[in-house]
Amino acid sequence: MASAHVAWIGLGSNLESPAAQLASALEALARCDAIRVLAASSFYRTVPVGGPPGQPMFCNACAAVATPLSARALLAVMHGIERAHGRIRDVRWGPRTLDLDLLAVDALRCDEPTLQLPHPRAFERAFVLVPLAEIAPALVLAGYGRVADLAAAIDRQGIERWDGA
Ligand code: PH2
Ligand code: MG
Ligand code: MG
Repeated sequence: MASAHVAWIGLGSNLESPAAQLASALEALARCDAIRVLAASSFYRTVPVGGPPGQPMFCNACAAVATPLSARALLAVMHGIERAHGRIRDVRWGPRTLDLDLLAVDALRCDEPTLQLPHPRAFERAFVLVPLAEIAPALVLAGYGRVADLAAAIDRQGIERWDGA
């Protein structure tokens, strides 16, 4: 497979065995002919940011993939995997079985309604930066800075290693 691009993906779940959802999503990505999973971070238990009060804790992780797909084509594959994991889009930032967010693709910058790169909230989210710093400390989120620096400056309260439950 010719791998023209490297993309970084944020994974999140807070319904129906969140860690199993993330593990299954990583397997689904790896099964795609056009995607090679280069790295995956540890899993983290994270306090929900935003959304309805009282929703369950999240499991979050990040992955790096190599792919010849365009950002839009990769996003379409990711949405298909979300749907296959029972994702229902209703409440914004509400509970979900699986959320796959495209965080960055190469050093691409894009600001369109259906595709924003780097992800416009990645730089301020500990549940993204902490796992991302594990696998891509030197990555520069174009316009925001180096992941290791952003992660070092962020408040880590509400983030801990997933303990296997
Ligand atoms: N995703 C959101 C909103 N809030 N909070 C945590 N802890 N983890 C997430 O993945 C998350 C969130 C929107 O996608
Ligand atoms: Mg998200
Ligand atoms: Mg999403």
